[in-house]
Amino acid sequence: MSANEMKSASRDTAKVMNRSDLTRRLVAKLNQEEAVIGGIGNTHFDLWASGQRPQNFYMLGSMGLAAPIAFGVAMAQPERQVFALEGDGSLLMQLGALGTIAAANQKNLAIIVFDNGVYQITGSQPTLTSYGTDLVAVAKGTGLAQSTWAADEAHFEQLVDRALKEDGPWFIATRTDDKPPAGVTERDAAKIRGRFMQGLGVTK
Ligand SMILES: Cc1ncc(C[n+]2csc(CCOP(=O)(O)OP(=O)(O)O)c2C)c(N)n1
Repeated sequence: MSANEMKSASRDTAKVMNRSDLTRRLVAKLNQEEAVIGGIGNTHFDLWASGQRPQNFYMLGSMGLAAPIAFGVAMAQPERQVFALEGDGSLLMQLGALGTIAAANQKNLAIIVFDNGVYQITGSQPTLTSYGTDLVAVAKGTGLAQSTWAADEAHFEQLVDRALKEDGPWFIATRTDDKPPAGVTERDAAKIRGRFMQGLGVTK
């Protein structure tokens, strides 16, 4: 199916969903040791709470690095499907990464953004998406043709299924609510890195 045949939604019509629920729906579909890179804060808290797979990486401290890290993993291990999970505020801080991923045409990479319109974890200050920036339009503009809003949970699952089966790069944007995350990641950077490297099979 081409990008043109995808069911479509706009930021305005996309259902406001829950980040923790969507993260669990994604993780439930993984059975090939796919890598999942959770961005700073709530995004990786919900990834942690969805089950601590060794192929999960939890970014501590810096915004906007889920997609760049995921891109590096996808380049290093082209047989492995890689997902980046990022908040809207964090994604906006590192937009150049989208163009780089598009230029590389990284087929085994999918970026999922949770757009709640705010920097939730630092006090819910509004991000640019609250003022009209449409992240799918931005992603398309960088060259990521397979970019779409998830209309609802069922559509989100369809998009994940496609990302698992069909060549990317994919950009899946979701509208999400302001509910707190379902857990909090253990803040141990060395452990997170060591476990992830084992999960990717690069160390014992
Ligand atoms: C470069 C940088 N600037 C600011 C911060 C402080 N900070 C940490 S998380 C965060 C907000 C993240 O917002 P978003 O990615 O939209 O995720 P949400 O909190 O809404 O889940 C901010 C401002 C930081 N850690 N790094």
